[in-house]
Amino acid sequence: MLLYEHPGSPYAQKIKIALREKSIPFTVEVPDGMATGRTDTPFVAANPRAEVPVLVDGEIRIFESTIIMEYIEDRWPDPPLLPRSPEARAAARIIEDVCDTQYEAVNWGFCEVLWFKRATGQLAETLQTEAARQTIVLQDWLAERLGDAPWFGGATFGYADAAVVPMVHRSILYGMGPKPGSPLAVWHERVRERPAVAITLAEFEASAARMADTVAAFGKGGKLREYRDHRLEWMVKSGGIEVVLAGLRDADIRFPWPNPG
Ligand SMILES: N[C@@H](CCC(=O)N[C@@H](CS)C(=O)NCC(=O)O)C(=O)O
Repeated sequence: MLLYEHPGSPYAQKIKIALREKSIPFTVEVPDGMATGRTDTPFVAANPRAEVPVLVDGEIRIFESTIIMEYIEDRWPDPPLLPRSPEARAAARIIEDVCDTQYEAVNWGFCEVLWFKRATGQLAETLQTEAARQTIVLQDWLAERLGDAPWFGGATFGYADAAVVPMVHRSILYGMGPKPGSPLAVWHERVRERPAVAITLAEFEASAARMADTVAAFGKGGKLREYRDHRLEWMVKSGGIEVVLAGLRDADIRFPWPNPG
């Protein structure tokens, strides 16, 4: 089984945590020509959206991390990552959805400023302040869902924990982590001890340490940053419409497939 991924992708991290928790062997590949707009690759044949992760299981190709998570749970039910009761399953899926949409967009927006220098001066400050403010709102929401339980899945680690790890871990890297000693911070300490999480976060950190090279490759490689759905919305609502306009003017951003003619 092959996973097209990027170690920096929180969506790919979620999948790798799930596969490793279930002890499913897989190989990884960072797709050739990622973010270049190339369409003649096996990766784009598998996912016209040209986004990681994509799971290749024999003849089957699955994209969208939530759909991949569901496939993994259906195909390898033991140990289960989704709880049994319908209400607990719905609760886990809600947490995953909020992490994949609103929370991820905040981390992405912060990174657009910090690393990709899409804004400078006052605008950079506004966007980073907004990211920090919205992170607190999202972490409070998560802390409420966690309550006194050890895991977002309740008594056992599960689906929701796998979805939250990449988000909170990245916030910490950006200096926007939960207050030390708070239930969310304690959960993070607990979850990162799990082997499936530890190895996935080690891969992420190795990739984060090469961030300067990644940014340089964008600069000269004709690569385009994807401004899609929640990410685009985040930039606009947080005050960064100029960033989007500059990206259009300089032709160094892309919108999701299908491409306009
Ligand atoms: N909704 C998708 C989002 C996947 C996504 O946006 N992946 C990013 C990496 S974090 C990507 O591959 N972007 C392609 C690009 O930037 O060209 C999912 O859950 O799988």
